[in-house]
Amino acid sequence: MALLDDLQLKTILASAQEAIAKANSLAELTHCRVTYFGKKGHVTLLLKQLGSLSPDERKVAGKQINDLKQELEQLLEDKKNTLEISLGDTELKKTYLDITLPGRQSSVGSLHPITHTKHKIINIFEKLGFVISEGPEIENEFYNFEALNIGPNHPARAMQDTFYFANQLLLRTHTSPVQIRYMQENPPPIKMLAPGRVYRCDFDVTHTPMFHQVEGLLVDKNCTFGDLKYILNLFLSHFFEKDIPTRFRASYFPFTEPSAEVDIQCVQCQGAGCRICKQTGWLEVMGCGMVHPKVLENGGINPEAYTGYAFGMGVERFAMLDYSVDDIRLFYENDVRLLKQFSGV
Ligand code: 2NM
Repeated sequence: MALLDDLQLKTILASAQEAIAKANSLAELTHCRVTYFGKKGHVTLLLKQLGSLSPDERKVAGKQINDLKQELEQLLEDKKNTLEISLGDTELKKTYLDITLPGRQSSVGSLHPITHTKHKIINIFEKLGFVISEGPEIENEFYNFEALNIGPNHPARAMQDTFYFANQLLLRTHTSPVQIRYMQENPPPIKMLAPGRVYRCDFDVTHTPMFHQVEGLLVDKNCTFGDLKYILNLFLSHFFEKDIPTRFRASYFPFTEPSAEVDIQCVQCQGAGCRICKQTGWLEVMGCGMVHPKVLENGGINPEAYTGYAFGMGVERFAMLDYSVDDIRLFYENDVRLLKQFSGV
């Protein structure tokens, strides 16, 4: 075999440079290495041919092949380093965590203003020793009307007020049925509170078909209207967080005798007269009275031995006054802006 010609070496070098430059992964680079240094690689084959040369020729050709070999090794090594660095970069980018980024804001829920107001009312009466009792929202005519001395022809029974089901059942129009059930199950003395949802067919600025009531009942020996006035004055001054003037106006309820409606001095104008109190200086906030003897009897209590007082209030009314909201429907639109506005209270 003749001496290696320059052209052959240059061709191998050029094609190797191109292939190594093009290699885009470590696998492709390994493929290049095999092409030149593998068993049948171009450089390997050249080395094999050395044996057939004369000692002088071998000396020259050997140096040329060795130079080529070193140059290719260097190219492969450099490319390997470049590929490894960029691979490391992509791996790093995948798992990189920027601990200086601000955390994701998580929003926390809050109590609905009506729930909050209901809790505020309940808390005051619980401190005064009243026990909470709840009952069904679907009632029958006996518990919702008859037991409460509301006769068959009483206007409160009219279809436009009460939601009736087909089978003598109805949605309770007040929480008083809970008091009847409680009297039937618990002997006096009784000191209880019935909070809950009630339903009436009514819908405008101050009425929603579902609203919340809190009613109280106390039954004991020698219980008087004076005791009733005392406890309600105490409650109202605690709820509005000041000594609030009140007045008890004679009224009528079928289930109490005597009956009264309770007014507080207007919380908006302190009695001067404004839009909220319709220039009267007073706001009606509750109803109350001495439990009618027939109602005690229906609860299984002897009216000769015991007397009782009862009272009732609408939670929405108290919430409207407490938060200065003038349209009850705002509480039931589920507008997050309103809920957020009262989330801190
Ligand atoms: C009111 C006003 C007056 C009341 C009466 C009773 C019961 F069942 F014990 F007789 N519960 N609630 C009552 C009395 C409710 O709400 C305006």
